[in-house]
Amino acid sequence: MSYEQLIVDRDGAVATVRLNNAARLNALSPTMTAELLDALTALGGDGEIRGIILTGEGRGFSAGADLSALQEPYLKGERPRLSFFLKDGYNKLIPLLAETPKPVVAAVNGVVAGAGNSLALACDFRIASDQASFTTAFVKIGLIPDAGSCYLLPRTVGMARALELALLSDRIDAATALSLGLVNKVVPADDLMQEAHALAARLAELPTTAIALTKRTFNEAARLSLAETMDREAEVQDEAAATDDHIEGVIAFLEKRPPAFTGR
Ligand code: T3D
Repeated sequence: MSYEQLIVDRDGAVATVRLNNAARLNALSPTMTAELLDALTALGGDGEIRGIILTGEGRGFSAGADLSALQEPYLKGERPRLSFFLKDGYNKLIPLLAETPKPVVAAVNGVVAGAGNSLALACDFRIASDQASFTTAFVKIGLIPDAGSCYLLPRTVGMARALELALLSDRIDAATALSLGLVNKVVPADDLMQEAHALAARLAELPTTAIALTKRTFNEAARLSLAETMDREAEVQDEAAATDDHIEGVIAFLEKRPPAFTGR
């Protein structure tokens, strides 16, 4: 996989996707968004890959939408229809990331702003460098949170904190993000990629289909009642029980040995 604004590396069952426009703190250009769509679609369907890391080059994770292309039209007095851009870009990317059938670890290496938060929040785990910082940023340019932030942020930190982060847009450090539940863990910057890789490798050794089905059912449950969710659990459990990994897990337990899951 060769891209202009992404670097994709593979190490065994773990793929690392790096946003690669460090000079702009990995702001999300249309090119980067399209390349992420392509890479995540390919990795999601790649039977060899069982864990994904998303991170950024340089001192930024992602500064959100790349605003640089807006200067010229805005100075000319043009008024944009951002919905076209959103529907064609983030509205495809963020659900794809959140629903990808592989576990995804965000290794938050630095600055996060705007839609960069949505990218991190759509991942299954967030490990932050102690150098990371977070700002919602949208209100500072007169916009509402988009790229799924209106959905993901309140679900992650609760409504009161989400409103505080969205409306005041203070820049918070990694320790504060941890205390709010915005990230799972904070580690020294030098240890970030090692920690993220260890977690992704651990996830890659687990039953991949059960992980995919768990993610899918959690997402579905957000729209269902308790009784409906339990019906879905029963149906989806048939899919999980049909995997080799289910049989291996039960037999390994009964034989008192560690399981050897294959992802099938
Ligand atoms: O508008 C639409 O297209 C709709 C979609 C909206 C979704 C969104 O994400 S809206 C929010 C967009 N993001 C922002 O508003 C954040 C803008 N950036 C910042 O506020 C600050 O850069 C940060 C707080 C993120 C980091 O500050 P700092 O002091 O650490 O770095 P810096 O010096 O401001 O930035 C470094 C460089 O990155 C700088 O370029 P330069 O001067 O060295 O040539 C800066 O212009 C560039 N940069 C940072 N963010 C963006 C960016 N370039 C383009 N787009 C950016 N979002």
